[in-house]
Amino acid sequence: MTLKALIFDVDGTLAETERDGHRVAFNLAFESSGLSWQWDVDTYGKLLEIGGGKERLKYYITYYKPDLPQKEPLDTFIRHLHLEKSRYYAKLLVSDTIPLRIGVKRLITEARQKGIRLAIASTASEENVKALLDTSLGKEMGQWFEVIAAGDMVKNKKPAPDIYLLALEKLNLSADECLAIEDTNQGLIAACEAGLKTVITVNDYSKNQDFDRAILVLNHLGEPDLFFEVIKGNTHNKSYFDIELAEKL
Ligand code: XBP
Repeated sequence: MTLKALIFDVDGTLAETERDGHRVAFNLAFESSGLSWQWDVDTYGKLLEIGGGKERLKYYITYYKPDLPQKEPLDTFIRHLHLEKSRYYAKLLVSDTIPLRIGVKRLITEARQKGIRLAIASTASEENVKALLDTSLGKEMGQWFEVIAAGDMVKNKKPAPDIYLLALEKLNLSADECLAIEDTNQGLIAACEAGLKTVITVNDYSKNQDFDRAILVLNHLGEPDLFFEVIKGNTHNKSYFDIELAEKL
């Protein structure tokens, strides 16, 4: 089957947004809300097992702060706190743009030139995904992603396949016409369960996870002058990830 679309995860795959973006924004929101909570890099790594900012907050309060005084229903409190966090995240992206990971811009540009369609499948909220696309890629390139499947558009977040199934539905393509690009085991499970072949580019948070089901595992997508390291899979004599390699997978 011919490759027709690439479906990208966002956080950790397009850019290293988790440690330096979302985590920092959560901490700023805690501070401005009068909460003395601080998510350090290691704690945040553990909390990343819970996908979705609102879900992560709920898990943290339930298991780490069960005695938090409740002035309003927990879900309302979380919604407000998450809104505050999203405001900080958007501000942070503008003031201190988080760069795209190695090879991302090149691959997106090549896909666009060759008529390979582009889509997003992310657990993060739609507004936070768009904020990153606008600031890291710019408004024009951000529009190249014709499908954005994100956040609360589905009931069950990754590792459930729902967000990938939604992206496929919006693209009107079958799984064997697309390739997913992810950075975590949860994302890999979600994509595989939706029937997609998946390439992983690991990062510091995910590098020790189980990527058995991935077709290819790399340290990053690479560039013509900065080759990737292969952790698992057949790169067909390529030293950076391009559309030719994507088509061979
Ligand atoms: C992303 C997430 C999100 C972000 C926070 O996962 O888990 O929760 O950390 O974003 P993935 P929001 O990259 O696997 O899709 O606060 O917008 O939810």
